[in-house]
Amino acid sequence: MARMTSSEAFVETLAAHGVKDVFGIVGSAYMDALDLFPPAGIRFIPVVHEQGAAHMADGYSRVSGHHGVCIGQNGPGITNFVTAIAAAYWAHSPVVAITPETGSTTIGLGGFQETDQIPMFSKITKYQGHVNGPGRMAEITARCFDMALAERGPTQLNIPRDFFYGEIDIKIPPPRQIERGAGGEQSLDEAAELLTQAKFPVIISGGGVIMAGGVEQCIALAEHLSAPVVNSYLHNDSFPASHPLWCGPLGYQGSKAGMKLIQQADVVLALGTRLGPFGTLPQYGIEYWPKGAKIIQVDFDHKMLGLVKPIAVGICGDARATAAALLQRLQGKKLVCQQNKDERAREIKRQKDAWESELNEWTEEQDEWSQKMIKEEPKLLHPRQVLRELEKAMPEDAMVSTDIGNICSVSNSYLRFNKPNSFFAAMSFGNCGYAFPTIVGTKVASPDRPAVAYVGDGAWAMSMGEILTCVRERIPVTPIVFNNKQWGAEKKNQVDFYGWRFEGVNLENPSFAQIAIAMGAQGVTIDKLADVGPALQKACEDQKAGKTTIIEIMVTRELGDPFRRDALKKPVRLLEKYKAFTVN
Ligand SMILES: Cc1ncc(C[n+]2csc(CCOP(=O)(O)OP(=O)(O)O)c2C)c(N)n1
Ligand SMILES: [Mg+2]
Repeated sequence: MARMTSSEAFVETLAAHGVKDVFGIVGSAYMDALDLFPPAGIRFIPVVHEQGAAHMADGYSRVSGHHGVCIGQNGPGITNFVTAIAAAYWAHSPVVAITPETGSTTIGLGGFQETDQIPMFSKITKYQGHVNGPGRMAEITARCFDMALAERGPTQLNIPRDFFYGEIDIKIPPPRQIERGAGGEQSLDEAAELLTQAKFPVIISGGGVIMAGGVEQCIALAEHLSAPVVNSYLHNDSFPASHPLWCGPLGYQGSKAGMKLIQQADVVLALGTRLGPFGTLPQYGIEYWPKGAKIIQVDFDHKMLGLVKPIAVGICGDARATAAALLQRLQGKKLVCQQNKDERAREIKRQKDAWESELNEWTEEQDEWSQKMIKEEPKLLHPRQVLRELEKAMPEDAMVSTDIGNICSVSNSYLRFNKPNSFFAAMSFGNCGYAFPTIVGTKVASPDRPAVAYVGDGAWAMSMGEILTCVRERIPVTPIVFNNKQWGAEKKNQVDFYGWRFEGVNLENPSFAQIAIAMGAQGVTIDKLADVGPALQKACEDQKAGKTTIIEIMVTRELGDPFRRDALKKPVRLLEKYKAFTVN
């Protein structure tokens, strides 16, 4: 036990949990604790907008597997966190959002910067800790840190601002270590039996494989079964793309090779994935989900087992431990799939080669709208060609984040990784404005790796303020802005479903490169295909000198497949005045 102030207890608990960096905007609510950050060994990274701080904490936590931490002023500083915390929730990121609150003695009186900060985070956090007196500051702070890692998701640490003051006698709680296991013996035995009898097993490697540090175990299991491996949607870094068994990602704008292979599966091992509904929707007109196959699902959260897809066996286990336990059970057994091993290897190669040549030839979109746009502005670049050039020029150990938009989505076909913790897409929450601040956070956690964000022009305008953070704090990253002068992903719906009636989707843009320069960064505008790769390489090189470069790429208004063909309907109008607003 030691006597200390509650601010001291707070920073000591952060330090005990290994916190080195905190993102936020300064505020009087927690200034007494902020004052102690430097002597506690904590860097405070001031940002432009609190949403950016929470996204940065998300990126930081995703790349490092450690907590990402953000803090802000009670009231408006905290409401600014909401969107980013929701995104972190669906990315399963261990973010701790510290939310100083209005003073406990005046709650409910409608004073300055007061709002009830608990309900707004109730559905987007795994745990909410509310400090209800200075004496419990360290205990509840520590619990929020433990819960974020244990539950894999954001937690909220809500602290009435007056509780930063006061003297207490306490012991700082150390981080809780929990060991995860492979799952129940019976479910492991059943799964091993299904895999032993499988003729065409396919593995889905999900985000849980990355989070568990289980890529090696997944590779070993795949090699033992000589099974093709597909990445779950937006987890392209969950299996090395250079491996012969890698078949690419499922889901929107994913790999046709992966889809055509999983279609043939009789047993699917879904390793570390919740099998989210959006990630297995039909694509390119292919209904690839193998409805007749037996599904083995492995997730450490039992609530995910069988939630979305019917399963034959559910294993509540850690993806790394489960993969190892399954391999152990299969070793020395006679596997049915050994008989057609060569045939399956040929089929994997055939599908992969076919998809690569299709991608090589697919330089522009062929639909009527896209062709019209290409003819109108023939000098502009085709997004697919640009994405291929970026893929070729991407440094081997790059970290890449992607935003929500048509071009960012198409990039799913072209982003390949050999190392886990390299890909940071805006996951199921799908908010525009995710990619740039998130990559800034990854760079703080991994300063030696090149950091690249793919962002559409609409989403860029939402998030570009954080250029100032990069410049002020010397956090060098490379955003690539696809300037197609439109909110393209939404426009695609108006193209396909609303008879080319465009409402709210066209953008008039300034020069984003010039804006970046005015903000103290470097900016280049690219309008020739040959310049794309060299620009990316130079920008990544310049990161070593602490420089942020915005690469603005001038692309056509052509558009790839839409996000939500499944969820839109042709318009029906019954009232006379709206009769013209249909499509034939
Ligand atoms: C915060 C937020 N607002 C609105 C949307 C709806 N939305 C999804 S994609 C998109 C268009 C993105 O446009 P842009 O960033 O320019 O990329 P493009 O589609 O043109 O490649 C919009 C508005 C969203 N996902 N998130
Ligand atoms: Mg756009």
